[in-house]
Amino acid sequence: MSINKYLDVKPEVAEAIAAGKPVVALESTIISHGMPYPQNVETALKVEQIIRDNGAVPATIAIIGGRLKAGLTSEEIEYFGKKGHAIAKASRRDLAVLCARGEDGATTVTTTMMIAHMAGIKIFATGGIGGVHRGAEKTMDISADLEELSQTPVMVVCAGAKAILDLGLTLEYLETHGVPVIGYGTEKLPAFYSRESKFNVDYRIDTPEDLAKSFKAQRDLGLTNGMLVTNPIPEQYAMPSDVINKAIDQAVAESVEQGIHGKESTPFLLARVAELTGGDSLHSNIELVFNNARLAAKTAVAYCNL
Ligand code: PSU
Ligand code: MN
Repeated sequence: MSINKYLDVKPEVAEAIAAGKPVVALESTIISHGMPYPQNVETALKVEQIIRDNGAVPATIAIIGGRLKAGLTSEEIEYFGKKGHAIAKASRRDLAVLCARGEDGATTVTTTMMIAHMAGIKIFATGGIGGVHRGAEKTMDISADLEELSQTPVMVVCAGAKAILDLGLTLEYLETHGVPVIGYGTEKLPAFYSRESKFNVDYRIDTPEDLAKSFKAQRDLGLTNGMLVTNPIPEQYAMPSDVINKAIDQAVAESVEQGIHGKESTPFLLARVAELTGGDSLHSNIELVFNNARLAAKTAVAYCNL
């Protein structure tokens, strides 16, 4: 199946989509730039298994040799994990040149949403999204993820946003652009490593069935924007806020001192926070991705049953 000359949908994924069966998209920047090898590959493979165990078909998304891939093999996931930062981090602005040149690209939330939508996949699970960076009033560093959420009809299930971002400004931006921010079982916006922040979400929804109904209504209304579901990290894996905040403040200060900017900014901050907190933050990060994969799969199943 190919509606786009650059798109390759893995046969298992194409069959599921054609049969109206649940499919969940997954991103590849989290593999290449979000976690170290080999934990990145182990996590990506386990996430796919969790999606299967919860009744959906996983479709990890990436760009390989200039082809937009909806669904990777285990070997391709291993390839992305091993190459790590040597793979280009691909946002919306990178797609055309990477496809024309036949190069590889790791898809961010932005490009994963785009390719999922091209393939006909509606629900996508990840860890954290990009947002408005701290200091954005001067740097204008606002992730393309927010723009994509405003224009691509895919549900993104995440654990909120890391406090490397300005969470208040991120919510303001999403509000302006018409993106509903849903808290799964919570009124407070989760902050990735922490179950909550001081900010409120737009709506609290408590079951996968109700998430599916709201997303269905968005589609039936003909709205073309996405929906952001924020799912708090399970209690036992949350990090003490003083530990994580100290590491984040230090990482942000170092990025300013070193003049880190553009696409390097988020990978720099993620890697620095992971180093400063040792293995703890990586462990939390992995567990929250598993938790999001479960919720996304259950929601995809519920959506297909509507
Ligand atoms: N935040 C995380 N983990 C991640 C990312 C963000 O907690 O892995 C990745 C995602 O791929 C996201 C991208 O789409 O970083 C955002 O990058 P930027 O801020 O450059 O838009
Ligand atoms: Mn940026």
